[in-house]
Amino acid sequence: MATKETVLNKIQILITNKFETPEEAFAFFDVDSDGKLKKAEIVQLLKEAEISGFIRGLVGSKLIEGYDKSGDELIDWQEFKSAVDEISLT
Ligand SMILES: [Ca+2]
Repeated sequence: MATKETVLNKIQILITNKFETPEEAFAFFDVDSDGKLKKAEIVQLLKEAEISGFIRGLVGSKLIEGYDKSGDELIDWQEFKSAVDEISLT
């Protein structure tokens, strides 16, 4: 089972390797450009971050649970940024 640290570390590697900025990563994965990442978009991000397909759905749910402060079950830019800020502190 991947720990939260492992997952966040892989997301950090993805953002660092493939994107210039977290903003660019967010825009890339916000496929429908509504300014929020829905679960399907987060799962795609996790796929790119090489999170195992067996746990991607669960990890996506956990990330939403942990970072969706507004309770709409979506990750908006502010929520994504707070996750990224947390990653860069670790
Ligand atoms: Ca979206």
